[in-house]
Amino acid sequence: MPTVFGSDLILKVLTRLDIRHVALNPGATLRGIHESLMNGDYSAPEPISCLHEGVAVGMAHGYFKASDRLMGVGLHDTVGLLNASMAIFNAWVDRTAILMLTGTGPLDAEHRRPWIDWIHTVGDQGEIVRHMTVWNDQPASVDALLVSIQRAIQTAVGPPGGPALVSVDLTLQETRATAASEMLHLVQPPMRQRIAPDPRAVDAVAAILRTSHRPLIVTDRPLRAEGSQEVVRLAERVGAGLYDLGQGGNVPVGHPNDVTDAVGSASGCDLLLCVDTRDVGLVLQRLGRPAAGSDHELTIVNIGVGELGAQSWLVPNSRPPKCLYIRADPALAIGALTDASTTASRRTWSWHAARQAEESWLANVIGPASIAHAAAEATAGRDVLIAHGTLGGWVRRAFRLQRPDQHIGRSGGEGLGYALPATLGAALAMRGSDRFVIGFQTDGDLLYLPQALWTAAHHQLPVLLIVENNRGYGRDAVHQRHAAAARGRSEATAVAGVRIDDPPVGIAALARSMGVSAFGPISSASGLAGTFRAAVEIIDAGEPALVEVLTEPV
Ligand SMILES: Cc1ncc(C[n+]2csc(CCOP(=O)(O)OP(=O)(O)O)c2C)c(N)n1
Repeated sequence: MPTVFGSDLILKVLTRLDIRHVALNPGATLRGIHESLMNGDYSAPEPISCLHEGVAVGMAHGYFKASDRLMGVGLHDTVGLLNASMAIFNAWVDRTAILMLTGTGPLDAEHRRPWIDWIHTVGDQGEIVRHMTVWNDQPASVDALLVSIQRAIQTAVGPPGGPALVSVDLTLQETRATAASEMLHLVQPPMRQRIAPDPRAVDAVAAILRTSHRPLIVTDRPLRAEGSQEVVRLAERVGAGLYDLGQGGNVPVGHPNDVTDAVGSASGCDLLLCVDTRDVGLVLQRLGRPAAGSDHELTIVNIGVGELGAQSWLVPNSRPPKCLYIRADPALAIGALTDASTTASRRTWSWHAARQAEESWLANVIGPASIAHAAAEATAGRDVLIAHGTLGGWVRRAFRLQRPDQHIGRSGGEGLGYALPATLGAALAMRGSDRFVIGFQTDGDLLYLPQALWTAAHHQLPVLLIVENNRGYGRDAVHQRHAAAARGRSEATAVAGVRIDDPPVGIAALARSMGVSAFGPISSASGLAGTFRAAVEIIDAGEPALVEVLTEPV
């Protein structure tokens, strides 16, 4: 019988839990797990090499949202975990399940190397990210470790769900562990459970719905297929409008009740059903309704489990307006509301009539509209998965998104450095399937963790990366202009501080240097579709490809 070590058992547990990939950046405190990954048996998860811990966590973030499957992440202690912390924050706000194993120790001081093991051995490793993890444990034996991993995964999938961390003492990784194998039989994949709505809350909202003259259903974060179908069923039954704040695939583009692109879609609306929206205040702001509390004509219902995540040091929503809550799984809640509602005979008002002309995009101007349409044209007939980017709504319209699994949404925590790793995570999850993964990137965001491109090339991730390079931090240019104008000072000088143009960064050249086939920079709209088609050929051969597009400079 070959000798089994603690880290071998960890990987056996991961295999039983159907974890197929572990992304990691190496370190001494992770060496046992890393060695097991490299020398383990064929069924062990595939190691994914990352050049920064933020890439590893960001990939796991996109991977879960694309596939509903958990990915493992290995992190070196203290410094590795600190590097990963912003990506963990993003996943936590986004309620995304990730299993993170961070090395620590040796906790027994007798086994520590001088200095380096002392500065990196934190008594309570998980403290660094405790407020942004849903499970946080540092077990003291191999048996306890295996059980902790099982519990971590069960908690990670929620509800509400989020990243889970288990600190693994280096000594436990390297200990001979035959006796502990009995624990393996206890391990089983987690059962995803959902919270059903309280029938009284459903009845109360159904009663309001019956008297509403113009209800509007607002979606935002990507729903699962059932949630999207239930939302559409309710809209059809009661004659409600559908508005997708997240500009993803929650609401089928072209559905008669879809008012996402309508002018003044919220005008006259007397009931707002917010379905798993980030923040009701944000919904009101986008719809141009009066600030919270001052709109007496409007009843707001907040549906979802997002509120459950508020038990931390961060309050994710702005001050709530007067709101009714249904704290439940969106699909179950909306399904129950539909069942409690009768067909609306009074609401003959056509939502469709107000729709904006879709042909208003400017095909010849390089920018969001032409990029989105050229990308849609070059990938026509494929089952696309947009891993990042909305291009101000043009992606949704150009690709005519129909299902929520066609767009996996935003970063959650709005920490930059998410888009590229998350897109690669989605590509990894979809590798070998018939899904075609596209990530729309911006230069500023990409330059936080550009080394993720090496992982794309090294692991041959088939993905189309389209980079809008405006040579700067566009959103901050707005802030800088605002700040300077408010103080009566030079806007031009202020904006210079958020430009990335002296010297300019060649993103395509950067990608090539890391082994990714890259096109561009492209500066004319007419060249876009042909270039995207050439990139698609590379992706069809199983490789990543990047197209750099120069847009209006900030
Ligand atoms: C880690 C991190 N640092 C800083 C910010 C602040 N921030 C928000 S948007 C933005 C600019 C983004 O620029 P880019 O990705 O190029 O997109 P653009 O606005 O130009 O379209 C910055 C710096 C942030 N959100 N996250």
